Amino acid sequence: MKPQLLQIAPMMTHVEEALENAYQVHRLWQQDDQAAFLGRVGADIRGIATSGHHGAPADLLDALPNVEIIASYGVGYDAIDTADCKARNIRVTNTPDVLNDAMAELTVGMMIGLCRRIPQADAYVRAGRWTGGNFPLTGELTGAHVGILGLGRIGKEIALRLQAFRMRVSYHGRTRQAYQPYTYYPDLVEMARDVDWLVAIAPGSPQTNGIVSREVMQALGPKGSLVNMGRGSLVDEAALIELLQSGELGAAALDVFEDEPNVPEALYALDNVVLSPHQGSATEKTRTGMGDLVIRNLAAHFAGNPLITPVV
Ligand code: A2R
Repeated sequence: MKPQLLQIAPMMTHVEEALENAYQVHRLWQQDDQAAFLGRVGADIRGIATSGHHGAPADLLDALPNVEIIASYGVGYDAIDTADCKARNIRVTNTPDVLNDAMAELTVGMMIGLCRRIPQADAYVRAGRWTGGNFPLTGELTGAHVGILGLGRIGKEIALRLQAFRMRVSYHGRTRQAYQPYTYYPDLVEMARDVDWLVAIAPGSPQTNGIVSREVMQALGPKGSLVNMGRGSLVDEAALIELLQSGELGAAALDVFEDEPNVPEALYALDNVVLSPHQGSATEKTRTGMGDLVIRNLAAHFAGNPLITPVV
């Protein structure tokens, strides 16, 4: 008999097909009465396939007493209480590394888009305004100083690409990393004061909640730009909007938000922001690689083999 698997939200077709082949799949989002459904099949479920966004809330796990593994599609697992999973003897996997290139690529794209004003320039041409005069001059990345909050797997790929733009790279994290050619700042406010760009690519966690505080953004200042590619929870969003409106913070490029997919409308009105709907890893190639990792982690678990990318 195939193990029974609970799928929390839709996934790419190739992932759903592979899951269908290997498991008896129950699709939670398709159930009209989820509580009644979980009451019926909850005790039979041995695995969960979820996303970094949906996670696996404690009340769901309460209804699945025999679940053994949660395979999450995404590198960030802040929507899963890993300590609770450990206590319940549930393994957790994520999809690291396969998305580093796509994440770094969009980060650089957002930075260029923001400082060269690509969205505004595009709108300028489409509106037929070029014949009336040239588009205003813009800023430039080359030679500027960037501070990376979270020099991890993705942060290092971002740093490499920004070096190709001859940018000076610094970083902040809890610890100085040996053998990195970048300047380490133990204090985030100090780094924000010194840099032109602050790129946030740390995980969401109770410790990083609001780490890009009003004070950090004020230190970044009227000429500084914030780029958030990690999690909306990293940034004090209300303060961000106020500071962008008042000009105390220069500009922002945002791929992630506090309450996705709801974006504060105040941001729509601002000319000094570039917005993206959480697209960091959203390429065919990368999402395929992430889906493969979900499939392979589940397969390894049910075959009794070591997990490919375990979190706990
Ligand atoms: O603090 P360190 O030295 O362990 O550096 C990690 C940093 N980090 C933090 N920095 C400051 N304060 C904290 N409380 C804190 N916690 C973690 O974030 C490390 O350099 C970086 C995370 O790197 P990785 O674990 O390799 O994650 P990866 O694959 O780069 O992804 C980062 C995040 C995901 O969690 C998603 O939220 C997003 O990017 O897609």
